[in-house]
Amino acid sequence: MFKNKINKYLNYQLNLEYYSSKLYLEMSFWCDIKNLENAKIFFKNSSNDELKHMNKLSKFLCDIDILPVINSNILLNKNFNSLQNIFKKAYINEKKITHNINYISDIALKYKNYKIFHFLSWYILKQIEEEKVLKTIINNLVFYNNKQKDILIFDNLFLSKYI
Ligand code: OFO
Repeated sequence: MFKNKINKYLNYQLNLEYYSSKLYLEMSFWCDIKNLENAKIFFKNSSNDELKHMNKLSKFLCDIDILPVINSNILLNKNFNSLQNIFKKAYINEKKITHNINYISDIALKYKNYKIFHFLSWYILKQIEEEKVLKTIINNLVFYNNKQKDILIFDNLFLSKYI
């Protein structure tokens, strides 16, 4: 019972990290086309980070004899229409990841599996950091309207601090 449930949600987490990596890579392409140099780098770095999270998790799964299963048919929501829009989408995505990590942590604690809980604590702290950065960016973006000139200023002056 515990093994089936934990396998399912750890694998789901693995695929959320994989999905995030692809999503942020596509966001960086969108920023590239819009000439938002710092936003492009921000999302490219985020994409690489998510891949690292996925690899860290897959290594752990192998170490505890759970076979990682990657879902290669992941559909992305490519409906990007503004910088505000993609940062909000990234934030919503991170909230979803946090929710799943908390859920798995609950299961691990319920069954007294401290090995898994200890491993997940790294992800719990990482999520705090990432949500904070995205929330700060979104909160500052409200002072800029959607005109290309203003968004370029935001990209140059504000986002450069986060890459
Ligand atoms: Fe890996 O999802 Fe955020 O960090």
